[in-house]
Amino acid sequence: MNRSPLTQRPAWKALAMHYQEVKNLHLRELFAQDPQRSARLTCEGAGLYLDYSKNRITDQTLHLLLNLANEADLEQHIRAMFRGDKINLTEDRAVLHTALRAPRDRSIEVDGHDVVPDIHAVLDRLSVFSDQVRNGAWKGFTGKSIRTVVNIGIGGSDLGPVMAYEALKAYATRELVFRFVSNVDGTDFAEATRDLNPEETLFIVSSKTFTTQETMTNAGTARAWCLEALKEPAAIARHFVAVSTNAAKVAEFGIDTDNRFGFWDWVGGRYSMDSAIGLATMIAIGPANFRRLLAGLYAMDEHFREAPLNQNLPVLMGLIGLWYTGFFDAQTVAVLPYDQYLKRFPAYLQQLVMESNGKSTTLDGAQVNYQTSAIYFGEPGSNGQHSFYQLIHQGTKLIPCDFIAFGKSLNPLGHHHDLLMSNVFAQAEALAFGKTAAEVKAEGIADGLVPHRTFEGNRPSNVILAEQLTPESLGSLIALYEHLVFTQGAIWNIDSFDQWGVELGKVLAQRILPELESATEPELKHDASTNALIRKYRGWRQEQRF
Ligand code: G6Q
Repeated sequence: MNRSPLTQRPAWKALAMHYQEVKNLHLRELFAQDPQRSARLTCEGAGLYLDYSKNRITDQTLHLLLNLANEADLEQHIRAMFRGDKINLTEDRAVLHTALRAPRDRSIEVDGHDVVPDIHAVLDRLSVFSDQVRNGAWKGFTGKSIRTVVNIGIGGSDLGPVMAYEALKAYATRELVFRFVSNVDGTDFAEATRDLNPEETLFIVSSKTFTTQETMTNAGTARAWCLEALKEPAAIARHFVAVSTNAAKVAEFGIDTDNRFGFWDWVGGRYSMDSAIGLATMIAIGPANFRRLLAGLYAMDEHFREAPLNQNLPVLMGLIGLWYTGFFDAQTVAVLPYDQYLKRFPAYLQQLVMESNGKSTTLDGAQVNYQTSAIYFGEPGSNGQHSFYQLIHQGTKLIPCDFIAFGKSLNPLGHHHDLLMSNVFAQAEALAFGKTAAEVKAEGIADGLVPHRTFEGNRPSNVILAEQLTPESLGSLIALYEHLVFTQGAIWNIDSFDQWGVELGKVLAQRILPELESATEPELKHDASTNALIRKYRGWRQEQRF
């Protein structure tokens, strides 16, 4: 694989020169000069339609970006991931979330072992269990059926399940209530359970490692909450199941190992929503719909693997994103789903993208001398329009946007959907083409207000459309971003699959906890600020009397 430093490669240097030539080109000119632009700069795959014509790119930009991908041996990287090579170098692991959605007749080997039958065996067990909970056959300790499912997990063991549950609510049973507890703040557990009946509640403890502080604390609190009502330790087996790779820790916690659903170390937390970590999703939408979700993910996997790079959605979006980060110094990307069901999608992407590519060390251990991951943020449209869009339209920063919308509403009410879609198209149009001072003046606006009412435009966006929000289209959308992240990580030459940056804070918290809780005044050896904060808290803690 190409290991010469990224910024010294011919395509990077050519892009740097090209940037100087095109940086002032306006989308107004690009569209005016080329009537075919919109038809040419669109792409379809796995049920998604991408219009990327409103980006600050020319055919030459695309050509050079594709050269950059080739110089980084992107196709070879893609093959290595799908093959199960240990591409997560710092953890010496394969990266095989794509195997989770491979059909039964596929064969994918990790260390000489075909993992596809294992994956389908777990899926089959999950399906049986989900059906039992859904149809009331799974009884709580006192013989009542389950009415509420509470997923306890954090990070990758929470954000995926909660996003998918919200996204696919239209497909979910309304007979069951779903709650998600993640934060170690006791408020999260207290509020999620305050109106629940322990006899009718099922906890899913979702933790790959089964050692995560927040999850184990919440799981312990849940066990105590359950036992306080049901008294008998035997009740735990009817009210707790675990999703984990760590069978020993699950048994130690007291969960019947028959009620453990496993997965594998080659599934990263933030890539695990379609593994057993998706149990809450499967109970909500049912096994058949869960398989439709897997089919959507698989369709995008196949597209990513097979489509030529210049017609490959994740590759195109990844390269265009890299163009803004690397050359326009854009710091962020706004993800703007025009669908209320996708309200947690930006939060999900925040982890997927930033935990994966928020790195500054290359795979060779060198410091990067270029920007890596953009900051992802967003809110569903049209809400965001009444909040932060002002800055995107008229602020001093360049914020590339991803608009996501669906042709057919799941809740067709009057002309709501036409209104929604008119807004998404209008926003992308306004950002790209703006409104000149001359246009503002022509409307008779007072001279003093003209600068305030002018829109510079030239603000780039992608528009991603699908016919309807379905399990399949959600799956395609998720895999689109997974592979966009992969594309960028491969070119930036970083490990997109580790997350060492979360470790230091965890270790320091472990040191601080006994200092907060000690009965005698501890000898504090932190910096002066941390020492003072600890003393301040200890003062309040003594007053509160636990
Ligand atoms: C994701 C991260 C992280 C992880 C959580 C929960 O890629 O690894 O967000 O998912 O820390 O970990 P457990 O599932 O082990 O509790």
